[in-house]
Amino acid sequence: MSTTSTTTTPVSILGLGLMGTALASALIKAGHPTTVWNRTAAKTGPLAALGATPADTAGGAIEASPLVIVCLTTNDNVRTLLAPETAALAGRTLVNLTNGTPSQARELASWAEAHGIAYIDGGIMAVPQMIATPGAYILYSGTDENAFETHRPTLQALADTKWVGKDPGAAALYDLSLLTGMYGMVMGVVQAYALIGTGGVPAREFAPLLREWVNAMTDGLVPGMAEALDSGQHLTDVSSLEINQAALPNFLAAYAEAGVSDELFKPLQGLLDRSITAGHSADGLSRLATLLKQS
Ligand code: FVH
Repeated sequence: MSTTSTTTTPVSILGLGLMGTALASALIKAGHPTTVWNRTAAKTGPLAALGATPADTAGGAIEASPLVIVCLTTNDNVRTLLAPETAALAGRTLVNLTNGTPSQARELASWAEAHGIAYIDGGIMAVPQMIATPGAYILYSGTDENAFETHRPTLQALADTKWVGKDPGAAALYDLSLLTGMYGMVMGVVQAYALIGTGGVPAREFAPLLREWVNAMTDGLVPGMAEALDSGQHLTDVSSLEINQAALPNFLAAYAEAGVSDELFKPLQGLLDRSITAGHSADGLSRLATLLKQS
């Protein structure tokens, strides 16, 4: 199938949840002939009003465009949906923006290759409201870099594009690692609001302090920890594991006194204890990343 790199490449979107709808809207606004399909057909209505062409079947949507984007809840859903559509997909480029693991992405890539489908896996670093706005980006990887380059101008309409390599699992690995950082931070913020709330402090009043503190900490910590990990120099003059191990019981005791669950933070105790037992008391928190690796 011939493809074009003009800015009006036809695109089909399978899956019109919150994210799929945002992706389709961005493509329509960028002038791409956009075909849409969703299991629950009613979700095509608002996009049809914007100019999209609804398809009755997933196969019909696939046949409408050289570039097919799928964004469903899980990769199990993707496999089930696309297994009967290999003939329609052959010769086209399939971009899978469904959240999943590196091994799921590699497995889908092998399946696609066996059927003559150019497969690109992607990880969306944005919420739906951020699509097609500055700051949003999507990670991509796959064995067929040419297919990605062919469609890069079109994909750029969704968000900035970041190619992370020919291993189909790379985009998922970057995606899950970045989301891990986010969830860790979010859980810290959740615990902080739960604790301060027990003192009758309104969350709105506390928010500016928390924001400033978290920003200041991550600004220095993220590059500083990278330096320590890549150099193997974990000794610190910032905050030792010994002092963190000594302080953690105060946090856990304060949660108990305030009637706040310690389920998010309790697991830190075991990890800090292990770091001291292993002789790393003078090291910084970067050492913990090495202790988390199990192979
Ligand atoms: N929303 C977000 O902030 C995040 C941002 C980062 C990327 N994620 C991932 O994007 C995938 C889709 O997420 P979503 O927010 O669009 O999710 P929903 O609004 O719940 O829509 C789910 C769509 O999947 C369709 N679907 C589910 N199961 C099946 C199936 N067995 N066969 C066909 N389609 C299926 C569902 O269809 P329907 O329920 O409307 O009929 C929706 O179109 C996801 O991987 C996030 O992790 C979003």
